[in-house]
Amino acid sequence: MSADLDALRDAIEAAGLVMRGAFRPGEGDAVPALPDGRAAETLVLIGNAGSRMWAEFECSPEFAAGEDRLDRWSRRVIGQLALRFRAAPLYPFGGPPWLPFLRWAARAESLHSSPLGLSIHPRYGLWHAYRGALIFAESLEVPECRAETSPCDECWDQPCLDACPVGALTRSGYDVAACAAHVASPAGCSCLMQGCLARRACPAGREFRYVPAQAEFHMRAFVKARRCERRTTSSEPA
Ligand code: B12
Repeated sequence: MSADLDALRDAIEAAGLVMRGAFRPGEGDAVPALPDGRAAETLVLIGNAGSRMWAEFECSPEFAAGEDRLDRWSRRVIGQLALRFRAAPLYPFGGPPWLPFLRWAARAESLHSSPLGLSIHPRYGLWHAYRGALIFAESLEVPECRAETSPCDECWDQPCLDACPVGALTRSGYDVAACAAHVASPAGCSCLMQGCLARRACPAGREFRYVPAQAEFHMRAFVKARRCERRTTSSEPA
């Protein structure tokens, strides 16, 4: 099938994912070439927002067993979309080095950096992540990326900045070791079972907050990645 962005959007949604914008890569975007050596003319980002993806993933064969289950699910689902729409898939995991997904995300959608460092979306708040991208040799008609203000601009209290019990997430940066040690300790039970307290304190996009099973899955993947000290090749923490 040749690429038609509306048909692609529908197919992405049928898989439980969301089309997270598209753009025409330029020289500074560090988008790799297609497997046949041609330059990518269009990049479409694919991610999750809220827990729609979780419902699909929980019913999948990958969910049942093995390592890096969500990454394997993403490879299968996005790989099938790539075949169907004659594109090449790219993934945020499998590094280092990692492909600059956050830079691409800021090109494709109106995203802003939150005081926590995570990217915030006007609608989904902090409850979103990326599972892959498709690159095309064709120059597709990409939707215009409309600039929207950051939800943080009108958030006077900024409760996210006071919510981490060990002060791991502040304006001055992210103390990954302190965060991981807390989440792995008995005192970190709430973060482990329901998701990061700082992320949960954010009033934006509350209706997209991850269901507890999904939050626990990501937090356990995060703790495991830190314990293995492999600065994870997987993107399951997200
Ligand atoms: C490695 C990595 C991590 C590592 C290392 C971070 C570090 N500072 O050392 C660890 C495992 C700690 C991590 C954790 C999380 N991560 Co992370 N991470 C990545 C990954 C795979 C690569 C980033 C990288 O090194 N890029 C290359 C360098 C050169 O670019 P950079 O812009 O300087 O990268 C820095 C930031 O990305 C930052 N970073 C990465 N994750 C996080 C999370 C937080 C809270 C902050 C403040 C910074 C941060 O660390 C990088 C190195 O300094 C990206 C995916 C990608 N391909 O970009 C996801 C990614 C950035 N992470 C993401 C997320 C959501 C998380 C978590 C919040 C997930 C969770 N459990 O809920 C957790 C944080 C734990 C918590 N308190 O909730 C999302 C961000 C989406 C968004 N809304 O902005 C991404 C894009 C993955 C995805 N699939 O969407 N992550």
